[in-house]
Amino acid sequence: NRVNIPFEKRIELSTNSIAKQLFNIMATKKTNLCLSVDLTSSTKIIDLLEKVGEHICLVKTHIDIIEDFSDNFIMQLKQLGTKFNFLILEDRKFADIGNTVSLQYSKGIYKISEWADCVTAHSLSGEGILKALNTCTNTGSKGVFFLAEMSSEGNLITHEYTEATVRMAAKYPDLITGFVCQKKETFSNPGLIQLTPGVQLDSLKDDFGQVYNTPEKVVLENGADVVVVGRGIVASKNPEAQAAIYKDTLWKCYMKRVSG
Ligand code: 5FU
Repeated sequence: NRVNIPFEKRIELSTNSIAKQLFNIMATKKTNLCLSVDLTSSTKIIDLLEKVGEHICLVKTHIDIIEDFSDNFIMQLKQLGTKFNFLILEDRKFADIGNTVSLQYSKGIYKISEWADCVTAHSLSGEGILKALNTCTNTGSKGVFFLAEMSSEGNLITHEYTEATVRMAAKYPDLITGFVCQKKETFSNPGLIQLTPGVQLDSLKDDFGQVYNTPEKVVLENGADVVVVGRGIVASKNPEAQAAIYKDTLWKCYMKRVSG
């Protein structure tokens, strides 16, 4: 069962270079925490990452919410990634036809393909989306977290949709880093990474349908490898202390999972 195999053993089972890097970072830094930096100021993001960079394996951005975006911000972000050894996931949730996605991925103001180690994409529009992301050339190593399930209540993803998404991903072993999903049964390939959002220690939900689970539930019961925490850290009074708490709690759960 993939959830009982330690990250360092899963490195060699991966066929995507970003998945290999991420497993490696998690094993060396002993953290499976992904911070979702959902802030609209680039200086606030950089300040926050200076404080919490040591605790995270991955930073997840929504680049289109930043009000003072600049190429300099990307440079600083990449520098912090190198300094603290974390990767960057742009949570763009591409969902259009392949041709449009390839433009959204590589062009415009953000030129996501030039700096994001990996991106998220929906399977809704069909395989062309993966073909397009795979073909795009102005990038080094890259990866895709494919959306197989969502955390929000009332989302329209069915069991059949999830299964078809996993089957679609299997055709692109070089490209797929893993799945954004909620359950361990969703996929079995130990070379792929389960990225699970919807975790907070002090809250059960927000006002717009987000549903939160505990670290124990998502890691031990539901099979999360990398856990996304946003407001639980970002909106707290002391993000640095909170990041350390989430990191320790999540890592303990992971250790318990692979040892038991
Ligand atoms: F695919 C998904 C999903 O199913 N649920 C999510 O919450 C993505 N997310 C993202 O994770 C969402 O866009 C936020 O950026 C983040 C969760 O933030 P929170 O503050 O921890 O709720």
